[in-house]
Amino acid sequence: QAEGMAPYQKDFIDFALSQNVLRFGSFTLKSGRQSPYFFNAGLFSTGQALAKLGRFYAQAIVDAGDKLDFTVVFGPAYKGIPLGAAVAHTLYEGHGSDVEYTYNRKEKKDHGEGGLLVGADVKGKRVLIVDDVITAGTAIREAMDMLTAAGAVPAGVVIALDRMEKGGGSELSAVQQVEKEFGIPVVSVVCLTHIASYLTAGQDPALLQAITEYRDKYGVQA
Ligand code: OMP
Repeated sequence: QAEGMAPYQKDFIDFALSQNVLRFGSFTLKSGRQSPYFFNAGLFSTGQALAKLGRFYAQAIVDAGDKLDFTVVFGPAYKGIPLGAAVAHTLYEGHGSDVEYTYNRKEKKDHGEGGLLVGADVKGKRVLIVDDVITAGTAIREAMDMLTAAGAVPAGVVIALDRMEKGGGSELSAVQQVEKEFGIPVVSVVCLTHIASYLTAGQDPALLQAITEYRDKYGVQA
């Protein structure tokens, strides 16, 4: 048992590795950073994987307790769309909680239902953003802007992985910056500390060294 994590968090890392979603090597990130690991949520690509994923997110949400108070989930396009749908489904099926869900289209439509948001109306409602990964915080800020423009009340963020990296212009991580700036909680199924702890338990010194060097460059410690 790796140190400092709940059994479901270790299960989640096992699961991400088994689906090739979590991979080690050399990857260029959206922010331009060169990373020794990458988490590609697009590779959760079976009905079973989606069902399991929904349960992991729901577990993180339930564990957060009163911290997260929302009636709508919002999955930002594209990767957040199935995530938001899976979370809403699991909260109903597994926890008896029927929340609304919404997603956005990236292209503006000039006919039909119009608008950028599809699904539940978010105006005046407390909305939880469901996304895959936060690195420097760019994607999550775009999602926040969309919700604010639609008159929603952002109530929190849930992600699969917090990479615990600096957002820029501060010593805080991107997640900590979002929490501070918008006054909302950001909850993750796992963070880089959990992955590092998993690797320690798995005995791969070279890989752990590459991750430690990466953390020294871009990461925050806590
Ligand atoms: P930021 O916008 O810098 O926070 O990066 C987060 C986004 O980068 C995610 O929504 C993904 O699109 C992508 N990403 C991953 O999917 N997995 C990773 O491990 C790292 C990234 C990334 O490019 O930073």
